[in-house]
Order: sequence, then C-alpha cells, then structure tokens
Amino acid sequence: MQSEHTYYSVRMRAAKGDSHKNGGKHISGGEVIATFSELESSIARLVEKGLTHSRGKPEFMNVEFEKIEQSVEHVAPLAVHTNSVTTIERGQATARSLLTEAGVHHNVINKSYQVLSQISELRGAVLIDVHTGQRLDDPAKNGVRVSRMDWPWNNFESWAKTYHLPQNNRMKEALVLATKVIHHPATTAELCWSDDPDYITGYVANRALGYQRITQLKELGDEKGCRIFYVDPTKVENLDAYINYLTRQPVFIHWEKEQVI
Ligand code: PML
Ligand code: MG
Ligand code: MG
Ligand code: MG
Repeated sequence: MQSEHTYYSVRMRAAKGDSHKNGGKHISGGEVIATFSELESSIARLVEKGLTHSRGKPEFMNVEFEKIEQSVEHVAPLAVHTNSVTTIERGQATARSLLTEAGVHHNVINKSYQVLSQISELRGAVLIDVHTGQRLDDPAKNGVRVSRMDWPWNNFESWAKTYHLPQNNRMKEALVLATKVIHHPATTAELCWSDDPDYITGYVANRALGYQRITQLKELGDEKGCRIFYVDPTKVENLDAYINYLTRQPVFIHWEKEQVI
C-alpha cells in the first residue's frame, strides 16, 4: 500500500514534426504532483491536454512520472488582480509599468525584449539578470521549464469561489507557476503571455504586486509566447541552485480561508 504522503511528479510534453530535443515544434506541456492513487487520472488529463491543443496535433509525446524524495513546501497563492485593456499597446505599456514598479529598470526591460525578439521558440522561461539585462540561462537549452508544483483542486475551488474568480485551469496553472517562481528570494518579477494562438491574456508577477493579469498582450493567432524571470543573482549562491529550485523543489499551493489577499 502506497502512503498518501508519497508524491509523484508527473510531466507531459508534446511536439510536432520531431521531438523537442530534435527541434520539433512545441505543442503543449504540463506538470502536476499526484499521489499514487491519482496517477492514472492525472496522466489521462495531461494526455488529453496535449492531444487537444490549439497549437496543433502532436506527433510526439513524452509522459513521465517519478517519485519525489524531497519534502513538499506549501506556499500561499499570490493575490490576483486583473488589468483590463482594449489594445495590445495598452497591454504592453501596462506590463512595462508594472515591471518598473516591481523594480526592473527600463533599460533592463528593453534588453529583455531584445533577447526575446531573437528567440524563435521557447520550451520554458528565459532568465534575465535584473541588474544588467543579460540572459543567464543556457540558450542551447531553449528555456528553463519549471516543474514539480501543483494546487489541489478542492483548495483552488474554494479560493476561486471566495474571490469570485473564474475556475479557469489555465489561470490556475499559470498562478501556480508564478507563485512558485516568485517565492524564491532571487526572483524580482515574472513576465508571461501564452504561446497559444487563441489566448492573449498574460501577466506580470511580483511579491508586492501579486499576480497582475493583463487581458491583451499579443495578437490573436500569434503563436509566439513569452516567459521571462527577472533574477537578482546576488540573492542566490549560484545559478544552478536557482535552476534546481525551479525544476526540482516540490511546491504545493495552499490557501487558508482566513487569509486576506
Ligand atoms: C499559458 O497559457 O501557458 C500562460 C497563460 C498566462 C495567463 C493565464 C491567465 O491568468 O489567464
Ligand atoms: Mg503551457
Ligand atoms: Mg492536481
Ligand atoms: Mg502554451
């Protein structure tokens, strides 16, 4: 009998044309944490996500699970705010002003957009030094994929009902990721919008500002996404330790009813 306190990290990635490592087009990815008895249904949900994606019909899929040895950290969700905009220009201007408020200098924001414009496709996040605007992650690896995080559905549902927020799985997944990333003291801010052609809402996240959704950051039909972590390297012993936290440290989002966000 497996103990319900033994957790497994479950990951899916789907691509078209060829596998990710051979340069295939990224279609979809997903990360959850499951108990042994939840493995079958978690895998089925991830497979369905990859098979029914707006970026196309996958030709390669990789699904894996592995037992988690580290203890799981519990982190409260970032507070959610929505900035409604009617044009991409207003959306992008809002993103820049939120990043500035979060402590990212406008020169660094400009440099990070330059880095982004030179990348054709990303499988994960780009890491930008918040002091210099230099890219920190290895470009050959095509982005850092944050993994090992989840938010048990019941707890998410009561949170969403309390704050009258949509029970939107995409927002849930993005908020889980942003909460994990911002929880690390070396993350100053995150900027993200989807690479899915039918989804134009993105966000800026930061410890003080919370999860700031912006309803339009790109054109409908555009398959180019963005995920940038602005990192203060002086707040972590080395980059490997930071990447290890992003990819290996298990985190559960947990909301307490009395908590005011
Ligand atoms: C993604 O699709 O992977 C990113 C979605 C970011 C925005 C989610 C939201 O808050 O609606
Ligand atoms: Mg995704
Ligand atoms: Mg789950
Ligand atoms: Mg996507």
